[in-house]
Amino acid sequence: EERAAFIAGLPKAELHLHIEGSLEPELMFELAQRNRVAIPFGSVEEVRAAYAFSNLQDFLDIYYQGMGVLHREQDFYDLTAAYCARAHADAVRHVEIFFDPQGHTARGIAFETVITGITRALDDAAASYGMTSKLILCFLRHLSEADAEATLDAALPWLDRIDGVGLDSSEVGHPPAKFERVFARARTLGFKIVAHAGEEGPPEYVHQALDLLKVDRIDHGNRSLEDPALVARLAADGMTLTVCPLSNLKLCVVGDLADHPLKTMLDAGLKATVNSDDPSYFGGYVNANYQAVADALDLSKAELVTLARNSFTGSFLDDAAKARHL
Ligand code: ES4
Ligand code: ZN
Repeated sequence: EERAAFIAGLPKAELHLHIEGSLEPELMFELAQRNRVAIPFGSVEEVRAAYAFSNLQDFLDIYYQGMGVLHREQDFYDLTAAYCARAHADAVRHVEIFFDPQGHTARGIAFETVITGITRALDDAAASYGMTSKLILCFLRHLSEADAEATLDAALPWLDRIDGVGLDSSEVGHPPAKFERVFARARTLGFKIVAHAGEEGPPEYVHQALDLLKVDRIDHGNRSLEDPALVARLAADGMTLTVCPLSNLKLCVVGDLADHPLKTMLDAGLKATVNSDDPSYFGGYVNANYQAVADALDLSKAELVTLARNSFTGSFLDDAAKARHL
Protein backbone atom coordinates (compact mmCIF):
# COMPACT_ATOMS: atom_id res chain seq x y z
CA GLU A 1 0.00 0.00 0.00
CA GLU A 2 2.57 2.46 1.22
CA ARG A 3 4.91 1.26 -1.49
CA ALA A 4 2.10 1.57 -4.07
CA ALA A 5 1.54 5.22 -3.18
CA PHE A 6 5.27 5.89 -3.31
CA ILE A 7 5.55 4.30 -6.78
CA ALA A 8 2.42 6.06 -8.02
CA GLY A 9 3.89 9.42 -7.05
CA LEU A 10 7.37 8.84 -8.51
CA PRO A 11 7.89 10.83 -11.71
CA LYS A 12 9.36 8.46 -14.25
CA ALA A 13 10.28 7.92 -17.88
CA GLU A 14 9.34 4.82 -19.84
CA LEU A 15 12.10 3.73 -22.22
CA HIS A 16 10.92 0.32 -23.45
CA LEU A 17 7.39 0.33 -24.80
CA HIS A 18 6.22 -1.21 -28.07
CA ILE A 19 3.22 0.89 -29.05
CA GLU A 20 1.60 -2.07 -30.81
CA GLY A 21 1.96 -3.99 -27.52
CA SER A 22 -0.27 -1.44 -25.78
CA LEU A 23 -3.30 -2.48 -27.87
CA GLU A 24 -5.92 -3.41 -25.27
CA PRO A 25 -8.48 -6.09 -26.21
CA GLU A 26 -11.33 -3.56 -26.00
CA LEU A 27 -9.70 -1.34 -28.63
CA MET A 28 -8.79 -4.42 -30.69
CA PHE A 29 -12.51 -5.29 -30.93
CA GLU A 30 -13.47 -1.70 -31.72
CA LEU A 31 -10.89 -1.46 -34.52
CA ALA A 32 -11.80 -4.91 -35.87
CA GLN A 33 -15.38 -3.69 -36.28
CA ARG A 34 -14.38 -0.28 -37.62
CA ASN A 35 -12.12 -1.86 -40.25
CA ARG A 36 -14.17 -5.04 -40.84
CA VAL A 37 -11.21 -7.24 -39.93
CA ALA A 38 -11.95 -10.75 -38.65
CA ILE A 39 -10.35 -11.67 -35.33
CA PRO A 40 -10.35 -15.22 -33.96
CA PHE A 41 -11.85 -14.22 -30.59
CA GLY A 42 -15.46 -13.95 -29.43
CA SER A 43 -14.93 -11.74 -26.40
CA VAL A 44 -12.43 -9.65 -24.46
CA GLU A 45 -12.21 -12.53 -21.96
CA GLU A 46 -11.27 -14.94 -24.74
CA VAL A 47 -8.54 -12.57 -25.88
CA ARG A 48 -7.07 -12.31 -22.40
CA ALA A 49 -7.22 -16.08 -21.99
CA ALA A 50 -5.13 -16.47 -25.14
CA TYR A 51 -2.34 -14.42 -23.55
CA ALA A 52 -0.57 -17.37 -21.94
CA PHE A 53 2.91 -17.68 -23.38
CA SER A 54 5.77 -20.18 -22.98
CA ASN A 55 8.40 -18.10 -24.73
CA LEU A 56 9.01 -15.02 -26.88
CA GLN A 57 7.88 -16.63 -30.16
CA ASP A 58 4.53 -17.72 -28.66
CA PHE A 59 3.89 -14.09 -27.79
CA LEU A 60 5.14 -12.66 -31.09
CA ASP A 61 2.74 -14.85 -33.11
CA ILE A 62 -0.23 -13.33 -31.22
CA TYR A 63 1.28 -9.83 -31.20
CA TYR A 64 1.63 -9.71 -35.01
CA GLN A 65 -1.90 -11.05 -35.38
CA GLY A 66 -3.25 -8.44 -32.95
CA MET A 67 -1.74 -5.50 -34.81
CA GLY A 68 -3.64 -6.61 -37.92
CA VAL A 69 -6.65 -4.53 -36.82
CA LEU A 70 -4.61 -1.30 -37.26
CA HIS A 71 -5.37 0.13 -40.69
CA ARG A 72 -6.06 3.87 -40.69
CA GLU A 73 -4.16 6.88 -39.42
CA GLN A 74 -6.90 7.31 -36.80
CA ASP A 75 -6.29 3.76 -35.53
CA PHE A 76 -2.62 4.54 -34.86
CA TYR A 77 -3.70 7.81 -33.24
CA ASP A 78 -6.23 6.07 -30.97
CA LEU A 79 -3.70 3.40 -30.00
CA THR A 80 -1.02 5.95 -29.10
CA ALA A 81 -3.41 8.37 -27.39
CA ALA A 82 -4.73 5.55 -25.17
CA TYR A 83 -1.19 4.59 -24.17
CA CYS A 84 -0.22 8.20 -23.37
CA ALA A 85 -3.33 8.67 -21.19
CA ARG A 86 -2.53 5.45 -19.32
CA ALA A 87 1.14 6.39 -18.90
CA HIS A 88 0.18 9.86 -17.66
CA ALA A 89 -1.91 8.18 -14.94
CA ASP A 90 1.29 6.35 -13.86
CA ALA A 91 3.26 9.62 -13.49
CA VAL A 92 5.21 8.97 -16.69
CA ARG A 93 6.62 12.36 -17.71
CA HIS A 94 8.64 11.20 -20.72
CA VAL A 95 8.25 8.22 -23.04
CA GLU A 96 10.44 6.64 -25.70
CA ILE A 97 8.15 4.59 -27.91
CA PHE A 98 9.11 1.74 -30.23
CA PHE A 99 7.12 1.08 -33.35
CA ASP A 100 7.39 -1.81 -35.81
CA PRO A 101 6.76 -0.38 -39.31
CA GLN A 102 7.45 -3.72 -41.00
CA GLY A 103 4.51 -5.21 -39.08
CA HIS A 104 2.33 -2.77 -41.01
CA THR A 105 3.99 -2.20 -44.39
CA ALA A 106 4.02 -5.99 -44.91
CA ARG A 107 0.18 -5.79 -44.69
CA GLY A 108 -0.05 -2.97 -47.21
CA ILE A 109 -0.30 -0.12 -44.69
CA ALA A 110 1.77 2.91 -45.73
CA PHE A 111 4.64 4.02 -43.52
CA GLU A 112 3.11 7.51 -43.63
CA THR A 113 -0.20 6.27 -42.17
CA VAL A 114 1.61 4.71 -39.23
CA ILE A 115 3.91 7.59 -38.37
CA THR A 116 1.41 10.40 -38.82
CA GLY A 117 -1.09 8.69 -36.50
CA ILE A 118 1.53 8.02 -33.82
CA THR A 119 3.13 11.48 -33.95
CA ARG A 120 -0.20 13.32 -33.92
CA ALA A 121 -1.06 11.54 -30.64
CA LEU A 122 2.40 12.29 -29.19
CA ASP A 123 1.97 15.97 -30.07
CA ASP A 124 -1.44 15.98 -28.36
CA ALA A 125 0.05 14.28 -25.25
CA ALA A 126 2.68 17.01 -25.09
CA ALA A 127 -0.05 19.66 -25.24
CA SER A 128 -2.44 17.92 -22.80
CA TYR A 129 -0.04 16.46 -20.24
CA GLY A 130 3.32 18.12 -20.86
CA MET A 131 4.54 14.62 -21.68
CA THR A 132 7.70 14.60 -23.79
CA SER A 133 8.53 11.77 -26.16
CA LYS A 134 11.05 10.21 -28.50
CA LEU A 135 10.18 7.76 -31.26
CA ILE A 136 12.31 4.68 -32.04
CA LEU A 137 11.84 2.70 -35.25
CA CYS A 138 12.53 -1.00 -34.71
CA PHE A 139 13.69 -3.42 -37.37
CA LEU A 140 12.19 -6.91 -37.18
CA ARG A 141 15.22 -9.16 -36.81
CA HIS A 142 13.50 -12.28 -38.22
CA LEU A 143 13.39 -10.44 -41.56
CA SER A 144 16.40 -9.75 -43.80
CA GLU A 145 18.89 -6.92 -43.55
CA ALA A 146 17.72 -5.85 -47.04
CA ASP A 147 14.18 -5.47 -45.66
CA ALA A 148 15.57 -3.35 -42.81
CA GLU A 149 17.46 -1.19 -45.35
CA ALA A 150 14.22 -0.60 -47.29
CA THR A 151 12.48 0.34 -44.04
CA LEU A 152 15.24 2.84 -43.23
CA ASP A 153 14.77 4.29 -46.73
CA ALA A 154 11.03 4.69 -46.05
CA ALA A 155 11.86 6.56 -42.82
CA LEU A 156 14.05 9.18 -44.52
CA PRO A 157 11.21 11.69 -45.08
CA TRP A 158 10.50 11.52 -41.32
CA LEU A 159 14.02 12.05 -39.97
CA ASP A 160 12.83 15.02 -37.89
CA ARG A 161 10.25 12.83 -36.10
CA ILE A 162 12.31 9.68 -35.49
CA ASP A 163 15.00 9.79 -32.84
CA GLY A 164 16.37 6.27 -32.81
CA VAL A 165 16.41 2.86 -34.40
CA GLY A 166 16.18 -0.46 -32.57
CA LEU A 167 16.08 -4.19 -33.13
CA ASP A 168 13.29 -6.45 -31.90
CA SER A 169 11.33 -9.66 -32.62
CA SER A 170 12.69 -13.24 -32.53
CA GLU A 171 16.15 -13.01 -30.97
CA VAL A 172 17.71 -16.46 -31.06
CA GLY A 173 19.16 -17.20 -34.51
CA HIS A 174 19.05 -13.51 -35.50
CA PRO A 175 22.15 -11.97 -33.90
CA PRO A 176 23.00 -8.27 -34.09
CA ALA A 177 25.77 -9.14 -36.58
CA LYS A 178 23.04 -9.78 -39.18
CA PHE A 179 22.26 -6.02 -39.14
CA GLU A 180 25.71 -4.44 -38.83
CA ARG A 181 25.53 -2.46 -42.10
CA VAL A 182 22.04 -1.02 -41.73
CA PHE A 183 22.84 0.15 -38.21
CA ALA A 184 26.05 1.77 -39.47
CA ARG A 185 23.95 3.74 -41.95
CA ALA A 186 21.44 4.65 -39.24
CA ARG A 187 24.30 6.00 -37.11
CA THR A 188 25.58 8.17 -39.96
CA LEU A 189 22.03 9.55 -40.25
CA GLY A 190 22.24 10.66 -36.62
CA PHE A 191 19.87 8.15 -35.02
CA LYS A 192 20.31 6.91 -31.46
CA ILE A 193 20.79 3.15 -31.43
CA VAL A 194 19.21 0.47 -29.24
CA ALA A 195 18.77 -3.28 -29.57
CA HIS A 196 16.96 -6.03 -27.73
CA ALA A 197 19.75 -8.33 -26.54
CA GLY A 198 20.10 -10.98 -23.88
CA GLU A 199 16.35 -11.45 -23.47
CA GLU A 200 16.41 -15.04 -24.75
CA GLY A 201 19.72 -14.75 -26.62
CA PRO A 202 23.18 -15.38 -25.14
CA PRO A 203 25.63 -12.81 -23.71
CA GLU A 204 27.46 -12.93 -27.07
CA TYR A 205 24.50 -11.06 -28.61
CA VAL A 206 24.95 -8.27 -26.03
CA HIS A 207 28.64 -8.07 -26.94
CA GLN A 208 27.64 -7.83 -30.62
CA ALA A 209 25.10 -5.09 -29.90
CA LEU A 210 27.87 -3.07 -28.22
CA ASP A 211 30.71 -3.84 -30.64
CA LEU A 212 28.93 -4.06 -33.99
CA LEU A 213 25.78 -1.93 -33.64
CA LYS A 214 27.39 0.51 -31.15
CA VAL A 215 24.19 0.79 -29.13
CA ASP A 216 23.36 3.64 -26.77
CA ARG A 217 21.17 1.32 -24.66
CA ILE A 218 20.49 -2.39 -24.29
CA ASP A 219 16.87 -3.51 -24.21
CA HIS A 220 16.44 -6.27 -21.58
CA GLY A 221 20.04 -7.49 -21.20
CA ASN A 222 19.08 -10.07 -18.56
CA ARG A 223 21.49 -12.75 -19.77
CA SER A 224 24.45 -10.34 -19.50
CA LEU A 225 24.69 -11.55 -15.91
CA GLU A 226 26.01 -14.90 -17.17
CA ASP A 227 29.21 -13.14 -18.28
CA PRO A 228 31.11 -11.32 -15.49
CA ALA A 229 33.40 -9.50 -17.91
CA LEU A 230 30.34 -8.21 -19.76
CA VAL A 231 28.77 -7.01 -16.51
CA ALA A 232 31.99 -5.14 -15.68
CA ARG A 233 32.00 -3.56 -19.14
CA LEU A 234 28.33 -2.47 -18.97
CA ALA A 235 28.89 -0.99 -15.50
CA ALA A 236 32.08 0.84 -16.53
CA ASP A 237 30.33 2.25 -19.61
CA GLY A 238 27.28 3.37 -17.61
CA MET A 239 25.17 1.50 -20.15
CA THR A 240 21.43 1.73 -19.49
CA LEU A 241 19.45 -1.52 -19.51
CA THR A 242 15.70 -1.27 -20.14
CA VAL A 243 14.40 -4.11 -17.99
CA CYS A 244 10.82 -5.38 -18.19
CA PRO A 245 9.87 -7.51 -15.17
CA LEU A 246 6.30 -8.58 -16.05
CA SER A 247 7.38 -9.27 -19.64
CA ASN A 248 10.17 -11.50 -18.35
CA LEU A 249 7.68 -13.36 -16.16
CA LYS A 250 5.03 -13.82 -18.90
CA LEU A 251 7.60 -14.94 -21.49
CA CYS A 252 9.24 -17.32 -19.02
CA VAL A 253 12.58 -15.50 -19.14
CA VAL A 254 12.30 -15.87 -15.37
CA GLY A 255 10.27 -18.59 -13.65
CA ASP A 256 9.31 -16.39 -10.72
CA LEU A 257 9.71 -12.67 -10.02
CA ALA A 258 11.56 -13.62 -6.82
CA ASP A 259 14.30 -14.87 -9.19
CA HIS A 260 14.29 -11.69 -11.28
CA PRO A 261 17.83 -10.27 -11.81
CA LEU A 262 16.90 -6.60 -11.28
CA LYS A 263 18.35 -6.31 -7.77
CA THR A 264 21.49 -8.18 -8.82
CA MET A 265 21.86 -5.69 -11.68
CA LEU A 266 21.60 -2.70 -9.33
CA ASP A 267 24.01 -4.30 -6.85
CA ALA A 268 26.49 -4.87 -9.71
CA GLY A 269 26.39 -1.15 -10.53
CA LEU A 270 24.35 -1.57 -13.71
CA LYS A 271 22.10 1.28 -14.76
CA ALA A 272 18.81 -0.61 -14.86
CA THR A 273 15.39 0.88 -15.55
CA VAL A 274 11.87 -0.59 -15.20
CA ASN A 275 9.51 -0.64 -18.19
CA SER A 276 6.33 -2.34 -19.37
CA ASP A 277 7.37 -3.62 -22.85
CA ASP A 278 3.94 -4.77 -24.15
CA PRO A 279 1.61 -3.86 -21.28
CA SER A 280 -1.63 -5.11 -22.83
CA TYR A 281 -0.12 -8.55 -23.37
CA PHE A 282 1.91 -8.83 -20.17
CA GLY A 283 -0.65 -7.57 -17.68
CA GLY A 284 0.65 -4.27 -16.39
CA TYR A 285 1.73 -0.74 -17.17
CA VAL A 286 4.88 0.75 -15.72
CA ASN A 287 3.72 1.23 -12.12
CA ALA A 288 2.53 -2.38 -11.99
CA ASN A 289 6.01 -3.41 -13.13
CA TYR A 290 7.68 -1.36 -10.37
CA GLN A 291 5.22 -2.74 -7.82
CA ALA A 292 5.53 -6.41 -8.79
CA VAL A 293 9.31 -6.44 -8.87
CA ALA A 294 9.64 -4.31 -5.71
CA ASP A 295 7.34 -6.68 -3.81
CA ALA A 296 9.14 -9.78 -5.10
CA LEU A 297 12.65 -8.46 -4.38
CA ASP A 298 11.76 -6.22 -1.40
CA LEU A 299 13.30 -3.17 -3.06
CA SER A 300 13.86 -0.13 -0.86
CA LYS A 301 12.57 3.37 -1.54
CA ALA A 302 16.15 4.37 -2.34
CA GLU A 303 16.31 1.62 -4.98
CA LEU A 304 12.97 2.73 -6.46
CA VAL A 305 14.27 6.30 -6.64
CA THR A 306 17.44 5.05 -8.35
CA LEU A 307 15.36 3.18 -10.94
CA ALA A 308 13.25 6.27 -11.67
CA ARG A 309 16.36 8.49 -11.84
CA ASN A 310 18.00 6.01 -14.21
CA SER A 311 14.97 6.28 -16.49
CA PHE A 312 15.68 9.99 -17.00
CA THR A 313 19.47 9.84 -17.13
CA GLY A 314 19.26 6.90 -19.55
CA SER A 315 16.75 8.68 -21.79
CA PHE A 316 17.54 10.43 -25.06
CA LEU A 317 16.47 13.80 -23.67
CA ASP A 318 19.14 16.49 -23.92
CA ASP A 319 21.05 17.45 -20.78
CA ALA A 320 18.92 20.54 -20.09
CA ALA A 321 15.70 18.52 -20.27
CA LYS A 322 17.18 15.77 -18.09
CA ALA A 323 18.19 18.36 -15.52
CA ARG A 324 14.60 19.56 -15.28
CA HIS A 325 13.54 16.06 -14.21
CA LEU A 326 16.33 15.42 -11.65
C1 ES4 B 1 8.94 -7.74 -27.97
CL1 ES4 B 1 9.21 -8.57 -25.41
C2 ES4 B 1 9.74 -8.39 -27.04
N1 ES4 B 1 10.91 -8.95 -27.40
C3 ES4 B 1 11.28 -8.86 -28.66
N2 ES4 B 1 10.57 -8.26 -29.62
C4 ES4 B 1 9.40 -7.69 -29.26
N3 ES4 B 1 8.49 -7.03 -29.99
C5 ES4 B 1 7.50 -6.67 -29.18
N4 ES4 B 1 7.75 -7.10 -27.94
ZN1 ZN C 1 10.64 -5.19 -26.06
